[in-house]
Amino acid sequence: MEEAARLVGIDEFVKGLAGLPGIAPATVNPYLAAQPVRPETLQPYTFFSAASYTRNLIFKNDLFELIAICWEIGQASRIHNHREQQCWMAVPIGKLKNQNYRVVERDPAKKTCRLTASHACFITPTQHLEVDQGEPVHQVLNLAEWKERAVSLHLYSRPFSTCEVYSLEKGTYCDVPLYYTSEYGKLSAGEAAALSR
Ligand code: CSS
Ligand code: FE2
Repeated sequence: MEEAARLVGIDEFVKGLAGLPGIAPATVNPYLAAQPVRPETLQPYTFFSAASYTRNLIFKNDLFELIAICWEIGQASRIHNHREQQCWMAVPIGKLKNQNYRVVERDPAKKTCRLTASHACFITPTQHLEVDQGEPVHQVLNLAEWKERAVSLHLYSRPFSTCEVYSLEKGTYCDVPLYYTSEYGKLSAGEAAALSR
């Protein structure tokens, strides 16, 4: 019989993750399914910005990082990769659409590429997602038609601080740095105060 899911606070969730015997599909997928995070415990990591989704560091060690991403209504990521790192997403608040892309052509000399949309799915409070390592280029969207904010948890192993961003329109790709809006509940240096809870 499957174990019933039990809502846990974010601190207990992090402790449990850090105690897993490795960060791998066999350990992380059952853990995420069995322990959804209690939404209100994410409050210290919740900052919304009208300019873009925000990235809020909850925990980081050599093996993995856990961040909360806050999505205003209608916000979306660019199409990007994860530097060949493992990535899981859970969505304790709201829901998100995940759209995968297949990189059909890539020319590293010219930095050009051609992408086609492939599998899409939804991530909800009861359905987490392991990013497909075989097709790791994706876009994440909080669709405007849902009319609600979303807060997602992203587990990356190992941590990475840049990614590749792909433009469908231009047929090009480039490296972009990734920043934290807040770290351990405190706004990062240089973050404008134009953020809301
Ligand atoms: N990978 C993106 C979020 S969408 S999965 C990021 O870390 O900013
Ligand atoms: Fe991503």
